[in-house]
Amino acid sequence: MSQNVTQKIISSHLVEGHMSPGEELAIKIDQTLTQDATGTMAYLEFEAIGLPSVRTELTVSYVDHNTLQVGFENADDHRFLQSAAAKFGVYFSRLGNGICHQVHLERFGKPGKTLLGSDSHTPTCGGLGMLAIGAGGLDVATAMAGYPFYIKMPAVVNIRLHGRPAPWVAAKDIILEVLRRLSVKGGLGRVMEYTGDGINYLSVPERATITNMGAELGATTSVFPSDEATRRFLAAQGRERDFASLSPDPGAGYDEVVDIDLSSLEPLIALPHMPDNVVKIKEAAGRRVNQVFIGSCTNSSYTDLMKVAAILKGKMVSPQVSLVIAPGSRQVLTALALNGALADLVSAGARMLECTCGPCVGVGQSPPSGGVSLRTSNRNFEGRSGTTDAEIYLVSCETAAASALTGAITDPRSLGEPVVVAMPERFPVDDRMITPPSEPVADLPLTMGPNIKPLPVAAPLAEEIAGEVLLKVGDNITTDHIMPAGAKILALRSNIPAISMHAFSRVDPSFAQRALDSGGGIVVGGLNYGQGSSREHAALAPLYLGIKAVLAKSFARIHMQNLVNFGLLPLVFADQADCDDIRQGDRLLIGGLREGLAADAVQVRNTRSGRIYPVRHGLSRRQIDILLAGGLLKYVKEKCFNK
Ligand code: MIC
Ligand code: SF4
Repeated sequence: MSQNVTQKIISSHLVEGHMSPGEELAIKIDQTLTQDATGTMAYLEFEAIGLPSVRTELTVSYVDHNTLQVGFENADDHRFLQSAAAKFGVYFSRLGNGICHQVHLERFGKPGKTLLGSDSHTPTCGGLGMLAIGAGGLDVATAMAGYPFYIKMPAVVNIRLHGRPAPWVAAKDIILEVLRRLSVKGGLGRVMEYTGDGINYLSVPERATITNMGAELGATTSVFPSDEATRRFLAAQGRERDFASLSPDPGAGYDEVVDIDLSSLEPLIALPHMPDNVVKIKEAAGRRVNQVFIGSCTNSSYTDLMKVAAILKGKMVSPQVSLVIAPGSRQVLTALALNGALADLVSAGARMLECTCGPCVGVGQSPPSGGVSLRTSNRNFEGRSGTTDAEIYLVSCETAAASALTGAITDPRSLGEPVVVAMPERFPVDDRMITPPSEPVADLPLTMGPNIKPLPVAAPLAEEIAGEVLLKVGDNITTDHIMPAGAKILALRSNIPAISMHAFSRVDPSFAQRALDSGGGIVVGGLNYGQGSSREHAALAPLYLGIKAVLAKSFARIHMQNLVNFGLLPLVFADQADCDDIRQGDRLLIGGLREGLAADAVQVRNTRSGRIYPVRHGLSRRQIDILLAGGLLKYVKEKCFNK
């Protein structure tokens, strides 16, 4: 039977289940990646599983998020990660080597393989034909242990790109157009598979910009075929041997089709505060800008920054603008240094940052009060930059560079002839900042600083849950709302008791204390609850604070699985109108859980109004068993390793 690329990779990795949309199946995971902000938990979890070393083809531990070292915490975490890599047989990409997704694309990604990463932008490697999926740290830890990854068979959406992109239209504009059409919920339960003659005009890093930001659609992942462009990219990385051709069979079917004519696209911009709030650049042009940030795992490749350098060469950034640039990897920075483009950036007034996530997640460079920041990153959620009332706009590198020069949002087409940058025949490859695994040494100690606290453990699911609605929130609540990031809070990622005190702090600063005082309770949310980051801290902190269940109109995939992994019950209103009946402060009773969960017919009683709300969960039998066992860690240990 004809298969599309997604079906090909899934079927060649299938270990359990059938490929019918919506049905749970399990796939073998070839590679995993972790980053430092989620990695400390993932390696503590792996240690708790009790295996001497990882059982994947390749596992890489990156240090790229928590790079400000204003106290001992982050440096201690980095040292812990290095010791865990040595102990468990893991590649270790040192601080300074680059952002996990950019480095993985350059040095490790392989067409046709599966990759699971404890970061929601892991789908970046879909740009070279991998099935690359983001997940919580515990899912990644169990994959490191050789346990397969379970997922509902996604619907496959064929995004057909037609024609040559119009002048000054960048890969970023293509994914912004997809977001404009489909919204931040449009990818839920779906894989976005790109085809069409338009893909011939896109290099692997450009394709990776598109698959990267598929995360903002809520998609399971996004994938391109592996073709001559993929071969060229891998050859330029000195990795042609890793190439494998992969394309949809003639006549392969898709569940949905979206057609985009690249020749009629225009440069686009996402307005505050959602990545799908997209309009044509000319509708926003002229607004004053205080800051421009060029970088992040979306737009920090060699070709991206070469275009910026070409636009800025011989010019000066507007006196009103602070331009900050963070190259995606040490390889990118080295290439810019070797060919002189770095001097063009610096002479134009750019503030060069190290090769890390930085401003993207509020680690430094927060804009001024009420400031406007134009960014090439992927998320413009309110407050994520570290300045609550700042306005973040998302654009391509070309638009960002043009606007840095004028001090106002500027249509790059006003610059005249588009800049063209060729991909080099050979990138300056140097892997000395990646420590390869040696033979794992079982009795090697894990180096833990005082900020690294033990993992909280969930209790097996009770037969009845009763509790107060401690918080009621609206639609599209992100994990940045649930467990904010930013330099100060990120430093507490290994210390659940401390970080938990910041849960929902931007929504309701009294939440954490109220939860502790009332011995826990229930959270009620709207549509797409928990979208965004993969951080399992958005489940771990509520667990620590005693939250037992979350009721919502719908959930984002990764967060829902994170709740299950840590024994918190996610329930979905059968009738969305029931959600509107609930007020913060109501007491809810959820009884008969064992039977109700088995039949997917749970009832919630509101003791104030006396009303009964039927709720569903849509969980598989395996997920129910995980809840009953008290979380994934206990479940996997009992089931697979008889511990
Ligand atoms: C993000 O972009 O929000 C992060 C920080 O990379 C997260 C991971 C984390 O919270 O550590 C993600 O996207 O998963
Ligand atoms: Fe880092 Fe930002 Fe990418 Fe997250 S989205 S991995 S914080 S660069």
